[in-house]
Parts: sequence; C-alpha cells; structure tokens
Amino acid sequence: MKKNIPFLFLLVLFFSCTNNKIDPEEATVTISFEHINNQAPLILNQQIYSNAVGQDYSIKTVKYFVSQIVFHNADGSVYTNPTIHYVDIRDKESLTVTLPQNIPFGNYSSISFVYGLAPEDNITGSLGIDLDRLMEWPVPMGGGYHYMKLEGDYQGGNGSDFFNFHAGPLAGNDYSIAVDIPLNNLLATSKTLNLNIVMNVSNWFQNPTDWDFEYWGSGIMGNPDAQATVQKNGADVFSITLPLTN
Ligand SMILES: [Cu+2]
Repeated sequence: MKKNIPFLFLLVLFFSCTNNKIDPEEATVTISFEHINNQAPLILNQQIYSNAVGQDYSIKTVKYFVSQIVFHNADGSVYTNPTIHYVDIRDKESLTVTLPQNIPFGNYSSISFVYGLAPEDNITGSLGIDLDRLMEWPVPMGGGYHYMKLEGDYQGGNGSDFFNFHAGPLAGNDYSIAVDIPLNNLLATSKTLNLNIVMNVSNWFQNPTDWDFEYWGSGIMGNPDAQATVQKNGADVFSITLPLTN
C-alpha cells in the first residue's frame, strides 16, 4: 500500500496542474469557408456568370491562403492566431479550420485576417513540400507563394479562352489584403463559436475596376498593374456570416 502513495500524490499533482489551465469561459472557434457568386453558392465549371463588361465566364479553380486571423474584443484586447490556412474549394477538409487560439467569452467588435500571406509569412519553401508544389510563386518573380489561384474560362468578343487569375507578391511588392470586418457585437458565450468566411468571387472582377478578361489576358502573374488591380478589387470580396445553428 505504502508504495502507491507517491504515485497517487503525483497523479493528484498532475491533475491539479492541468485543471488550472482549463478555462471554462473560453470558446473554441471553428471557421468554415464558403464561396458565392453574387448571392448564390458558387457553381464550378459552368459558364453561367457574366462580368461587368459583358463577358461570360466559368470558375474551375479556387485556391488561396487566409492567415493571421485576429479577434478584436470590444474591451480592446486582441487574440491572434498564427495559423496559415490553405483553402481549396475542391478539398472538403480545407473548407473548415478550428483555430489554435481560443477566445474568452465576451463581446467582439471585429475580425481581421490577411488574404494571402503577409511578407513575413511568404517565404519560399516554408510551408512544406505539398504547398510548394501547389502554390509556389516563381523565384524569378520574387518567390514565396501565390496568394490565390482563381481559374476558369471566358467568352469574349474575340472568342473563348482560359484565365489564370493568379495573385502573389510580384517582384518584392506586397499585394496581400489586410481584411478587417466589423461585427455587430458578436457575443462569444458558449464553448464553441462557428463562423463563416465568405468569398464573393464575382467581386474580384469589379469595384473599383471592371475586369476585362481580354484586356488583361490569360496570365497576369508578371503584370504589376494587374496585381495592384486585383488587390484593390479584393477589398470587398470577403464577409463573415454566422451559421444558422449558432
Ligand atoms: Cu500562377
């Protein structure tokens, strides 16, 4: 019997230590990524969309990074997730992420995140071999990773063609977007908080610049004007919604 006592003592110590770290007043945040075109869920591979200059287009690829997700509490405190999350619309697992940093119960006034990768996160080879293959931005163009690959086909006045609407940090210039979305006093009051980050794909092609597929051409990676235009058009692409079940 006596021999068991030190072991029990250690066990009690162990549990009391771990118990101290569990905060019952924290929410685990799970984010789902949704994609729409105007108001309806995005449908892939069908030329059913039309841009502001009257060109019909389809979308076949949507791949991008969301990083540095920050929750801004109404009391001024901030909760930052170092996560770099890769989204591929065709990969169901990538459409949901549970964040490593819980947030305390409370009232949140905004969520901010980086669309793409900020310069300090955008280093060739830093995200592993799979993402190197999928998203690498060519070293001669400055290296790092694409922020996004948005691809499809379009029908213009001169016939049909494909477009690779690829965005990235061209020649050392940062074209990522600091997205900051005000919330109408989001209350975190239960153990789980579910949010949707919604990308309205049609907004990449308008406001402030009506995107003309024929003018810009099928490939835009080497074009700084195109990259700057994509960055500006992207300012209103993202929104946040709460699932109905929240
Ligand atoms: Cu590319």
